[in-house]
Amino acid sequence: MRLEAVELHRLEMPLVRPFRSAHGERTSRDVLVVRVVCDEGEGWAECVAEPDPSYSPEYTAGAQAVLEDHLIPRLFGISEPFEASSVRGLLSPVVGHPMAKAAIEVALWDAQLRSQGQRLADALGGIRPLVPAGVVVGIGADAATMVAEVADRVEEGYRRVKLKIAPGADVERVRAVREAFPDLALQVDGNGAYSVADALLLSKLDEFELQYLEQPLAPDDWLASARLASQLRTPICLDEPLVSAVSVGQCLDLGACSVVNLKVGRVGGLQEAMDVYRLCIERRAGLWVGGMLETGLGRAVNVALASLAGFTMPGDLSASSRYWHEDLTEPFELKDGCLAVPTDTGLGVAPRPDMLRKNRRSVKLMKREEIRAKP
Ligand code: NPG
Repeated sequence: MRLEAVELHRLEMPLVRPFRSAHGERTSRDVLVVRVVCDEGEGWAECVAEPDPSYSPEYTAGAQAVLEDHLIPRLFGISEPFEASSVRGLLSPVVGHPMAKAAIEVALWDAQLRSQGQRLADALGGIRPLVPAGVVVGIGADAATMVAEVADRVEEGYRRVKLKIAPGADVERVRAVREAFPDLALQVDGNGAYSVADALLLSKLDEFELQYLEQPLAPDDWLASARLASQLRTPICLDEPLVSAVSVGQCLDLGACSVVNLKVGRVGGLQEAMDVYRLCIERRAGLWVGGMLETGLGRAVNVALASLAGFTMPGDLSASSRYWHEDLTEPFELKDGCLAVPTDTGLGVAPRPDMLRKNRRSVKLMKREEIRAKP
């Protein structure tokens, strides 16, 4: 495959309702959509970077800049045809920027697989036609509000719920939800808002039979996470620090976590995600697919990945209606607590032209012949 042109679409997509976590409140998403045009056909992907660098150092405008100035020129400069599987290596001279790298890599996978008539789920080795859905409930005003929101989600058909927590909005809220829903698969996410001094407080979560406590401590304090894990019965899951197969391996070795949240954008693409996947199976780690408020384009990748046998827990995989009045693609719908893996080739979905037009803030076209290749 040869990369001939890339279109970068910036969209502003309003969320159905505000979403609050320890990272702040979001009312819309600034979505960067990548369209690649190759000699063999076109492909699409979404960059999951946030508008501000609150989850990681990456942010949407920065991701667009590194794509325009470094990643795309580098791929334009490759004179031999290349496969999507070699994109990780081709982009490795650029340090960091995993979400930007993942966006262009996934778009190239989409182009390649469509031209080969293969579905992403099949290319990855997926086996499930349906994947169990999961939904995230943001921090509500009080326990009653959170119980009411969980009730709404359960009513919609979700069987797994993750609650966002933060200091002052934790044990009593989880208790209220657990009392109202004794059999629900329940997880909680601290988004790095706690410290080791909170070990006693966090150990109070042990009585609620949670599948895991996600990212209670600061992302870079792996040793503190290992210390905390040894004091709790609830398994610790990590998110933000797991940026590569190497970091996942080391966190598992240290006992900093026993459960892994795998996000394709955070680890820099599908090639690295599959390395993490294989490692987690080898180490018998708990494993699930994380979400970043994706449109249908990113959701399709997450659902295809979750169709692999080694994912042991439901992920942040909810129906399009959880976040969007109208999704960018054909919507993902909840059926018996599951989402269907797309049946079409490539990602199996593409942006609706009317939705691109309606939500677009800007579009930039880059053509191979007009861009000076990076050495
Ligand atoms: O269902 O897609 C979803 C949302 C899951 O809460 C979720 N994601 O901390 O993992 C997170 C959080 C997030 C959202 C992080 C957006 C970064 C950006």
